Amino acid sequence: MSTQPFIGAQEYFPGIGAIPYEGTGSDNPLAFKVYDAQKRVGGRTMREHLRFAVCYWHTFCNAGHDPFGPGTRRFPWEKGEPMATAEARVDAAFEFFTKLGVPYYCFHDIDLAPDADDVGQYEKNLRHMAAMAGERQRATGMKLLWGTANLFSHPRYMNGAATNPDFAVVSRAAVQVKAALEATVELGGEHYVFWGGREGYACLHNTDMKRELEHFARFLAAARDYGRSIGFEGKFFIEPKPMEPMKHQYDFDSATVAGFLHAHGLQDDFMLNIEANHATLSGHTFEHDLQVASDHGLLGSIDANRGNAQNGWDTDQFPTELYDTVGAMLVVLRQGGLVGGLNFDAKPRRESTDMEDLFIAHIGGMDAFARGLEVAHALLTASPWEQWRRDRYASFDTGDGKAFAEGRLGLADLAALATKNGEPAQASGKQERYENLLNQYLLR
Ligand code: XLS
Ligand code: CA
Ligand code: CA
Repeated sequence: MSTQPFIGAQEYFPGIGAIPYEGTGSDNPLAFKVYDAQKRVGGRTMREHLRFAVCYWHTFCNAGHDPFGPGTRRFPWEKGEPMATAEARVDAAFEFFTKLGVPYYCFHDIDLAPDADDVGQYEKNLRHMAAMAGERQRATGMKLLWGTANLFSHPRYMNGAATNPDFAVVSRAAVQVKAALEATVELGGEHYVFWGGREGYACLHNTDMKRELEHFARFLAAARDYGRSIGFEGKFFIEPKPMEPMKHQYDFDSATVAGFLHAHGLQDDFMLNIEANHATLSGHTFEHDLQVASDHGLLGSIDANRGNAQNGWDTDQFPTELYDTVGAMLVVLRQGGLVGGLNFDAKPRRESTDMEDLFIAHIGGMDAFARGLEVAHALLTASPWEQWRRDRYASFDTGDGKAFAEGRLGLADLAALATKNGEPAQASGKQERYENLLNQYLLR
């Protein structure tokens, strides 16, 4: 691995070196307070548990535009011409990854390379930029967590991509998925994501939902088959989101996607990538959607961000809420880790315009998850938390309760037992006891 502080001809983040771990006593905004890559928690290092990834789209392409105004951040890699910008951006990105000290990154086809309506030009652009990214991966040791195709920005996808009512658009979407899969394989990408941004509807009057969902499953199966044929061995992840940009999106939440995957026989190749802010948009907590995915054996990866408690939209803020990160890591640790990782699908606020804010935002997210990891690990291994949960269900461990759980008692048997046993004794749920225990460990 190179020791040079930057990759190309220019340093894009001058004055910022490798981000050190300095501990909670440090006031240095450009240092980790909790995330200490080599620190062991249980049997693994923090780096191995958390498998952090930086996303290409928000961090290097999103200058902070919103529906009311353009971007505010002046990226020094903007060269005024799309390919020159893409080439400068890849150097800036790898400089950023290296200085931050994350193992992974993620991209969409058209954040890495300029888009083009002409299929040949689009493919040429992506191949060129994937080759550049590959060189920089080899120079730095960085790895690709997942690749994906943007099937939602171009106007041709206004009525959906794989679920578009027009077959011409469905087949055009295949151009991008095929090329993005090829780029992912070329770059050794561990997984591949489908976020169905416009796979849904704006109006049910004009929509044959059943037909669209059948097409969606056909398209995903075709992508899987193509991926396997070119040597892709990772998981395909579906990323649920209930709405925005569409009124209704088919990958609504974990439960919906789990049902869809099973209904179409896709559950062996596909898992879920759960984004915190998407879970909250669907009316759940982040932890809820993680737990549902995990209970189905489908929790593969996480898009680490947070929403805003007062706003009902997808604000994609950096994760700093410790209750959220503890809750997430409880689910992750209980299932033995992630085949994917924690990708920061998050953007600094529009008002955060200094280049160092990109680092500060990621440092905060990494520290919040590192603390979540430590607290969740302690709760699971050194506190009575798991025993309390087990004790709550102890009546199913022996005797008649066990016979019921194993399917050996019918409804009449159950009713006869209740008649014999009389009114059940009251059993407190003890919610506050768990909440207090969590706080006690957070404060340690
Ligand atoms: C948008 C999604 C998107 C996916 C990848 O809301 O989060 O960024 O993660 O297409
Ligand atoms: Ca996401
Ligand atoms: Ca989001």
